[in-house]
Amino acid sequence: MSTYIIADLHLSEDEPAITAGFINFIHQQAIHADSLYILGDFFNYWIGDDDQTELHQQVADSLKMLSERGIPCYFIHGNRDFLLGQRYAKQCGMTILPQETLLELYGKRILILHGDTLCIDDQAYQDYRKKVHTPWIQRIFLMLPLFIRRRIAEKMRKNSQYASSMKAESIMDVNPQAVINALNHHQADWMIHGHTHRPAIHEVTVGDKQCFRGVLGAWHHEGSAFVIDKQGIDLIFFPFQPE
Ligand code: OKV
Ligand code: MN
Repeated sequence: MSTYIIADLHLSEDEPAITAGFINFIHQQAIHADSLYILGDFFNYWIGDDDQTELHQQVADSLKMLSERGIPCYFIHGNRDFLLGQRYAKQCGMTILPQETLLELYGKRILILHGDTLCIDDQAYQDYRKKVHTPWIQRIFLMLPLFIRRRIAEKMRKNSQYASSMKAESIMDVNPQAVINALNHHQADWMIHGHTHRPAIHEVTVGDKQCFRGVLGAWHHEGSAFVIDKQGIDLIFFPFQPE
């Protein structure tokens, strides 16, 4: 009996090996789990649930199979797939959770989140985030025809690649005080997030309490997950194709 947590697969048509790795992960690992949590940037981009593609259908089918077998699947938005909505979530049989969610598993209080909200030193990103999370801006974007949304999104991704190449590494990491504040606010023992692509388990002192921050790896050349069971919390890596 175990809970699996993944993030940052960045699924796209351009990276079929990652999609194959995800499908293998579902059939070989998640199928034996109690539940699956996906902490955002599951897709590399998302411009509306009406953008139906082969990839989206294939991924929805494999997640739906899990929930139909009694393995609930939960999703937290990332900075790339924040527009993923109820319609697609329903197709996957998954439940969308608030951007910060406290789990109580095997006696531990575990805060799960994507991680971009902890990167408060990147002011340009936080300004951008505030805009694209504004409900009326999202509503107008979603009313545009798909081909216009595609063109806008492509342009935004190109600009962003350039902008992030100009930023210092430290700016794109989490702010240590933001981590402490979040752990303290939820009185959590653990925090698990993705986003930074720096997989690790860090110790964090909150007041006089020892807490932990688990960071998931991005799925570039291998899979990464946290596995939580009564024994503890493990960060694992695995190949896309089983040996
Ligand atoms: C996702 C990121 C592109 C970072 C646009 C309103 C607006 C939503 C959108 C368009 C882009 C998501 C939805 C994408 C993440 C980028 C570039 C940088 C740093 C609007 C609401 F403003 F046009 F009205 N978008 N897409 N970036 O291509 O998936 O996270 S995206
Ligand atoms: Mn991210």
